[in-house]
Amino acid sequence: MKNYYITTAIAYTSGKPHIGNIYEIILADSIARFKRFEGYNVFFQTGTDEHGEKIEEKANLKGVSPKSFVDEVSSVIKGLWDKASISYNKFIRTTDEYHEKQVQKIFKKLYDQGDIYKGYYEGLYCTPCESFWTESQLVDGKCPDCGREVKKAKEEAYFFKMSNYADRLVEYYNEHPDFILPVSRKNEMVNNFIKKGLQDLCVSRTSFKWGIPVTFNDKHVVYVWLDALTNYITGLGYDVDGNNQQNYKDFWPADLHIIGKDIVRFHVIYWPIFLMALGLPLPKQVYGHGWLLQNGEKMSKSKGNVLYFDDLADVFGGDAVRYYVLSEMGVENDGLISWELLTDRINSDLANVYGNLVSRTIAMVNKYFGGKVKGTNANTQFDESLKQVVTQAYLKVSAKFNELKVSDALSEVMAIFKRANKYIDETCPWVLAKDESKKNELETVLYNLCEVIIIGTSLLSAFMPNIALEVVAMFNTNLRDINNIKLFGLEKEIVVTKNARVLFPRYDLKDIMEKAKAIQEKQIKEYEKENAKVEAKPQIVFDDFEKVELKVGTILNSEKVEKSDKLLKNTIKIGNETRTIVSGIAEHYKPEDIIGKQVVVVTNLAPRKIRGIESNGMVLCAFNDETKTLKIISPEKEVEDGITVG
Ligand code: ME8
Repeated sequence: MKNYYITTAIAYTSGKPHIGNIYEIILADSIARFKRFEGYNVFFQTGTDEHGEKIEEKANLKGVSPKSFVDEVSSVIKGLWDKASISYNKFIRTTDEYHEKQVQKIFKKLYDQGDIYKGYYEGLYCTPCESFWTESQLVDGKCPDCGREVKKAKEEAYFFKMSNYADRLVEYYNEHPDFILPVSRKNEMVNNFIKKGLQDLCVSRTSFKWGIPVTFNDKHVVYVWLDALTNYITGLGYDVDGNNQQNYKDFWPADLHIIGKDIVRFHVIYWPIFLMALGLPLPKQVYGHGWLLQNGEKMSKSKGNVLYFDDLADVFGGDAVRYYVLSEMGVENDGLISWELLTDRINSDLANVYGNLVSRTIAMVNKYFGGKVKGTNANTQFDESLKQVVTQAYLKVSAKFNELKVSDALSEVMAIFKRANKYIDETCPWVLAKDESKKNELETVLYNLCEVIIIGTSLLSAFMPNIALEVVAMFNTNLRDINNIKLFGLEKEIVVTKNARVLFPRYDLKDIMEKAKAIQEKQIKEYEKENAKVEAKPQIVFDDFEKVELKVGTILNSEKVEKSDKLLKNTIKIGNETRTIVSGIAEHYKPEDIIGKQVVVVTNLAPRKIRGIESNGMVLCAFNDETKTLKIISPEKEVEDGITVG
C-alpha cells in the first residue's frame, strides 16, 4: 500500500479559530479521506502552535500561566476539529514534550554545524507576526504581513545563514515544477524574496519567555517559526540523533503541506532550507490556498462578523458547512462566506438537488414497490446516458483531486445528482406508474436511481462523511469501495427505509438572519467584555487619601431594616466607641452571619439618614458588578478593633 502524508498549518492558540482557519483543515480532511478511499495508507497531521510573545501577552492579560492558557485554547481547537469530523491521525501540540526536546536538539545541531551563529538584531518588530522587518520591507510604515504598527527593537540573537542555501532552493524549485501550488504563488516567492537576496533569519528571541529555551543559552527562546515548522517531522517521530520512529521512516517526506497564502513564504523558503541544513528530504508539494472572506471583508470580533464553524454547524449541520466551504473555495482566488450565501447554497445544492433526489427516490420506492426494488430487463431510452455519467464519475473526481481542484471534484459529484434529477424528469415515473404494462420499466428506473444515489454518495463521503453514511443506511447498504465504485447494478435488491428524515430542510432566510443577529450580538457583547477598560478615577495625591479615616470594627449586632430588602442596621464597636451603620448588604448576608465579624469602616464619613436611621460611617465591601456578588472586606486575621487601616 502506498503511503501518503498530508499536513495542515498548526493553528495559533491565541484564540478560537474562525471559519477561514478551519476551511484548511476541512480541505485537508477531504483529501485525506479521498486518498484513503483510493487505497493509500494516509497519515494526516494537524495540531496547535502554542508558543510566542502574543500568547504570553494574552495569558498575562487573562491572569493565567501561558501553559494553562494554551491548554484551554488547544482543547477548544481540538473540539472544533472533532465537531467538523476531521479524520486526523495525529493532533500535535508544540508544547508536547517530545516536540520540545527535538526542537532543542535541532537548534543545537544547526548551531554546532555553523548554520546558526550569534549576533545582534536591530530592526522593526511586529509583535503579532513575531517578525523583524527592515525599513524597506514595510508597507506604508507598517508590517507588510498584517498592516499593524511595528516597533524598534534591538536584541542579542541567533541567526540562520539563509543565503548559503538560496541556490540549492531555486534548483529544487526548477527540478520540481509542482513543488509550490498554485503557480502564481511560486512566482511571487521567487520575485519578491529569493531574487532580492535572502537575508539571514533571526531564529531566537530574548524579549519574552514563552518559547522553547535554547539549551546552551537560556536567555534565548527558539523563534516560533523554527519551532512550529518542525512539527511536521517531530509529529512523525523524527529524532535528531537518528533513532527515528517508524512513522517518520514510513511517511517522510510529506506528500502535501496545506497552508494559507499568507504563510507560503515560511513553508517554501525557510522550511526547505531548515530541512536541507538537517540533511533531510524536502516535502513534495506545498499548496497555498486562498482566503475565505466574510462578505469580502476581513472578519473582526469587534464588528461581530466573525463566523465560527460551531455556530454555523448548529444552524445548518456540520456536513452542510463543510460542503459550503469546499464548494466555495477555488484554487487561486479567495472565496466568500456569509449567512446569506450559506443559506442560498445549501438550499439550492443540498436541499433542491441532493436532498430532493434522495427523498423523492425513497418515497417512490415505498409508494410503488413497498420499499423494495430490483433491476429488471426492461429499460428506458435514458438509462445508458445516466449510467455513463455515474460510472465515469470516479475517474473525473479523482483527476480533480490529483490536481488539488477540490471544489471542482465536488462539482463532479454534484453533477451525478443533477443528472439523476434530470433522469426523473425524462422518465416521469409517476406517468409510468399509471400504466400496469410499464411496471418493470418503472422498477428499473427506481432501481437505477437508487444505484446512482449509492455510488454518488460514496464519492460524496470525502466531503460530507456523516451525511453519506446516513444516506447509504437509508438504502440498507454500505459505502462503495474503490473496487466497486464504477460498477453500476451491483446491488441485487435494494430495500429503502420507511421513514426517511428530511436531510436538508429548505431554510428561510428571514429565520436564519434572526439567528445570525442573535449570534452577532452575543459576539459583540463578548468582545466588549473581553476588552472592557476599567473606568479609572483621576489620580489623587497622598494627602487626599490621608483625608479618609479607616478603622477596624467588630459587628456587635445586626438586624434587617424594616420594609427594606437591601439594608441591614449594624451596631459596630470601633475601639472605645459604638456606632450605628446602615449597609446595603442584606441580599448577601443574613444578620446572624455577620455578628462577631471584623470589618473595615470609613469612620470620618459625614452622618446620613437612611430610612429614618442615622448611619455613622460605611462598611467596606467588594462588589462584582457583573456577577452581582458582594463580599465584606475583613482583616486577614483577627486584630484589635479600633486600629487604623492604611
Ligand atoms: O499561521 N481563510 O496559524 P493561524 C482561509 N500558527 N484561511 C485562513 C484565513 C481565512 N480567512 N485566515 C487564516 C498560523 N487562514 C501558524 C501556522 S504552521 C507551521 C504555523 C489560515 O492560526 C492561515 O493561512 O494564524 C493558516 O494556514 C491557518 O489558517 C492557520 O492560521
